[in-house]
Amino acid sequence: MGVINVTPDSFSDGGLCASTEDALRHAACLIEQGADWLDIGGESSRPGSMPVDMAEELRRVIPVVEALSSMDVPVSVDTSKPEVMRAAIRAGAAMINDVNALRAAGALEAVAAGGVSACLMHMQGEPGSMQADPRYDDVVAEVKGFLRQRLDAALAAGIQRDRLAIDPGFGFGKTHDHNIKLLRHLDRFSDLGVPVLVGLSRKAILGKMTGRNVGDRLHASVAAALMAVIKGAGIVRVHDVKATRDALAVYNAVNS
Ligand code: 7PJ
Repeated sequence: MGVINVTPDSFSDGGLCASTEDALRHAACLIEQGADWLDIGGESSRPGSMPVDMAEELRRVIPVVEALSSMDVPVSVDTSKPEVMRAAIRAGAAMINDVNALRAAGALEAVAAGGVSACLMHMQGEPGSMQADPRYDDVVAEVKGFLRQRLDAALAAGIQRDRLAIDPGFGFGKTHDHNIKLLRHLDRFSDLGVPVLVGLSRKAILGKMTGRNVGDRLHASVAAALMAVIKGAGIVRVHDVKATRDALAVYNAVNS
């Protein structure tokens, strides 16, 4: 899954795709590199970020989704707002990728009525404050318990199981040690019975491991994506599609 941030303040690519035109150019590039999904986001959810208002998020995201809906590659939209979900689905989105796991009032209903897929991600707290003091007794068990509850809520709302994915939410209300434990034990999420999606690309956890700044985390990101796949991830959300594809080609050739 290739990432397209239509935001002026994304930590990882700092406004690379601030306009619709730039976003479409980047999308074509990621498709060429072999992306199976494109994830379009109009609200930065990086630690410390502030929410954007709905009109602005719609203005950023919807034209890109509309333009991409005629392409062969399905589009997911990274949003927590039911209103944006509905507009994205009307514009042709095939999946809603919600860092808030469809907890906003009306979010489950928006996805169920739209008949699209959803990724349910774990986050402790909210982006503005989530890294202040994240705490768990047992991070793997607690994140897994939360995702099991959200899966049950999604199924009860009428979203089909084969339309759901889960994500432990690396960096979302977790310390460095919490993130490492989650990756080490990622295989424990497989028995929830839906694909596991993982986003580690260019994240601070990799900066801490390597001492590299955000512009220099390609190799660490590829290693992290490969490791996630070895531990059962079915979808990896990445900025660097070509390099990740190559790593997975080597893995798949040997593992088949
Ligand atoms: C994630 C995401 C992630 C899912 C972001 C960034 C911050 N969606 N949206 N999983 N991260 N499902 O790209 O580093 O880890 S935004």
